[in-house]
Amino acid sequence: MASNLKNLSAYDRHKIPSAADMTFGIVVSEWNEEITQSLLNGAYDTLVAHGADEDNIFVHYVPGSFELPSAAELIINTREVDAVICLGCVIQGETRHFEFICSAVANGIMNLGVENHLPVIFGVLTTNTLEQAKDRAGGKHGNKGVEAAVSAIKMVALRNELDPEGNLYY
Ligand code: DLZ
Repeated sequence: MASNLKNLSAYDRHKIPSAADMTFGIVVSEWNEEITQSLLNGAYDTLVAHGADEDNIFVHYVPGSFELPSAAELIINTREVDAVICLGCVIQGETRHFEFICSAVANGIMNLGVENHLPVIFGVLTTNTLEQAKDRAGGKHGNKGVEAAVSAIKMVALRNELDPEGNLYY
C-alpha cells in the first residue's frame, strides 16, 4: 500500500482504455504551487498521451486544497465533463490544520463523486515534508498527477461500461 513500494507513474499502458472521447475537468490548488504544477503537468500529459483532445480538458485553479471539492462541484454543474481530477498538496505543519484540511478534502471529493455518479479523483499529496511531496510530484516515487489521470480514465471507462446509455447523467 505504501507508495515506496509502487512508483506512482508506473502502469501498464496497454490496460488503459482510450480517452479519445472523454472530457475532463482538472482543479489545481495554488498552495504549494511548485508541487501542484508538476502534478498538473503529469496529469495533463497522461490524458493527452491516452488520446484526450486538449479542447476537452478544462483546467481551473483554486487558492488551496480546501477549495478543491467546491470547485469540482462548480465544474460538474457548469461543464459537461466525464470526470474531475482534483490536484493539491497538503504538507504537515505545526498545527492541526493539516488533519482538518486532509479529511475535509478527502470526504468532500468522495461524496461529490458518489452523489453525482461521476468520477472525482483524489490527486492530493498529504505529506510530512516538502521533500516527500517532491518525491511524489515527478521525483523518485513518480508523479501522483499521472496516477490521478490514469484513475480518471479507468473510472470513466467503467462508468461507460456500467451505464452505456448515460442514464445516470443529469
Ligand atoms: C492555510 C493552508 C495551510 C496552512 N496549508 C495548506 C497546505 O499545505 N496545502 C494546501 O493546499 N492549502 C493549505 N492551506 C490553504 C487552505 O487549503 C485554504 O485555501 C485556506 O484555509 C482558505 O480556505
